[in-house]
Amino acid sequence: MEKELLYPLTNQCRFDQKLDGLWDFEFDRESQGGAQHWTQQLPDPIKMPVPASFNDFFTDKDSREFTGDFWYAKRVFIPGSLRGQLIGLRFGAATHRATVYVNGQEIRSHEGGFLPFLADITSAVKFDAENEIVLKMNNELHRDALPAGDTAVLKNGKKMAKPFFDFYNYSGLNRSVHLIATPQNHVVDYTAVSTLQDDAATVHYTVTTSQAAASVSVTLRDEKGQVVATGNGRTGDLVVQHPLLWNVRDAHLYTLTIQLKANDQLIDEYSDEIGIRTIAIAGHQILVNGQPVYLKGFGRHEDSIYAGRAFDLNVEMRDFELMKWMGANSFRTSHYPYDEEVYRFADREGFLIIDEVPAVGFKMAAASFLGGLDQSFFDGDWTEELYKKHLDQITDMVHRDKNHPSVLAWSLLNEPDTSSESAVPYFEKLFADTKALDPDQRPRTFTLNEDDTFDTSYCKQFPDFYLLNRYPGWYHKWGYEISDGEAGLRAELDKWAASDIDKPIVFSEYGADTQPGLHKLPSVMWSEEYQIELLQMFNRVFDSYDFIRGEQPWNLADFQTVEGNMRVNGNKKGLFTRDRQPKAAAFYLRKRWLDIDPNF
Ligand code: GCB
Repeated sequence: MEKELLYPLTNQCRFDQKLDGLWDFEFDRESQGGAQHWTQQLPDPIKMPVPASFNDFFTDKDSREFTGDFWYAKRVFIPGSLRGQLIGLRFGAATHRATVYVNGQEIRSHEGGFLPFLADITSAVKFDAENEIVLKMNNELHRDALPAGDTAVLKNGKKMAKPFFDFYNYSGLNRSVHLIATPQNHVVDYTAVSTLQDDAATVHYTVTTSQAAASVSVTLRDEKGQVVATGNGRTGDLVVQHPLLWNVRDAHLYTLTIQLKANDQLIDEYSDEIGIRTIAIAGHQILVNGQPVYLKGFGRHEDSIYAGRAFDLNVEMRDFELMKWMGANSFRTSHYPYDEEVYRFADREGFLIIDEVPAVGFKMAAASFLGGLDQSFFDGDWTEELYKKHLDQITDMVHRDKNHPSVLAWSLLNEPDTSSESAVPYFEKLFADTKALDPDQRPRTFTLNEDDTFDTSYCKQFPDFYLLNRYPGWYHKWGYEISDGEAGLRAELDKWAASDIDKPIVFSEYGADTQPGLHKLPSVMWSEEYQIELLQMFNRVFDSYDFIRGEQPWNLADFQTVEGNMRVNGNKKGLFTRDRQPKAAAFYLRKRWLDIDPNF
């Protein structure tokens, strides 16, 4: 659990410098780095860009597939003007685990490759001098870690990642590294939750600080910079008359500025953009500001050529333009929390996010991408250790993302094995332990896989609304049998309809792998025509049930996966290619989405 996750910024009290660029990098094939003092200096490094996944730069397979320990290092000059402040290194994402050393001193370790962490390096820093930052990292997969998988040792002694999921195990410093300095007494965190009354809104805020001795004041400004409300103290209510609400695809943001003063002297300041809006689930509706919303959007991945899972503002910009062009209003951060810039984009563009923790692969049959293991996942002796990490990462995700108006809901797992009773205690505990985490009390959910149906899932009581991942027409009842796939889907939905469950269902995955440029009349699987027919089938079904409140086909774009006989160089279910050009289905779906009334 991280104490400090505020996004870094530079102002009169704070300092933030990105350490992106070329770092030293070395594989530790024999895991000897510790014993050989790599903590001080790497013996024979190559250069590696940051942020980036290391994998796809290499032309030899042993390097691309490398699984085990690897090291990064960089020399950084830290100016004396920062003396007296807390000095930190903030890693946006070190996939999957890292230990940080500065000038040979071990600072801290972190596990979880998709969330930030801060290393307080104050005690190790040399001011007005070069400082040697060294990171020991590891990208192995284990059943007691998120995302779940195995690490095999081949007969030749080399390790190999065996994910229980299909996306490629891209590894490295996938997001920016920041050198930051904050005052000793500083703003540690804040929350801002809105309620609406007639033509006014109240923003209930709380501020936590690192030390008690200081007074807190807050100012809320509109987009023109006009002050609309002020408050004093660590908690309070800011009343905004005639607020401009944050709405879906019509976002208005306010800037909240927190000031910390001692003896009338400013000692820290932190500003962030917030939105005024409410979210609720009422019956089978999803409500934003009391208005029903129908989700149109995608499951996505942070994935692009060369740099793998690295956050790339350029790719993100293109993805948002594509989603806007499609008429989308939402997406799921499948299958891990994304870079913080993504949420800032979504706040600004009025997109709703289903924010997902990397609890993926919690299903032995999912290892079927690699052969299949026939055991109920939650019967495993690894679940106690896994649970701790799972709760820890949900806590950090909620902590990091809670103030984004774009975040609609928390997805606590993707496709866990819930078709055996042994899942129930895990879920009971998870939903109880995460209930109070979010000050905004957003809905919590998880995706139900094909095997976890109305009839078979033991965990239907837990989510506030349902996410269904369904693949008739692709993984079963495919090709000419698709009409039976449709019948099966309707039979399941008829059971939901006849039950006393009154909660929204969002289809969070469905789709067909499609080779761009492959045309066939009549269609065959993998052709662009078949992808359209499959989407048409699902859309007919969606339009028949009023409790279906959203559609997010799999996937926005093609993405890299593990090798296997089910994939031709990646998952090709994208509506767009991996280089973000449309397949024919994108034009079909765009027309449908632009025709759907936004308040339907
Ligand atoms: C799923 C998974 C997703 C896969 C997808 C597929 O159910 O949630 O990660 O990529 O199926 O295409 O097989």
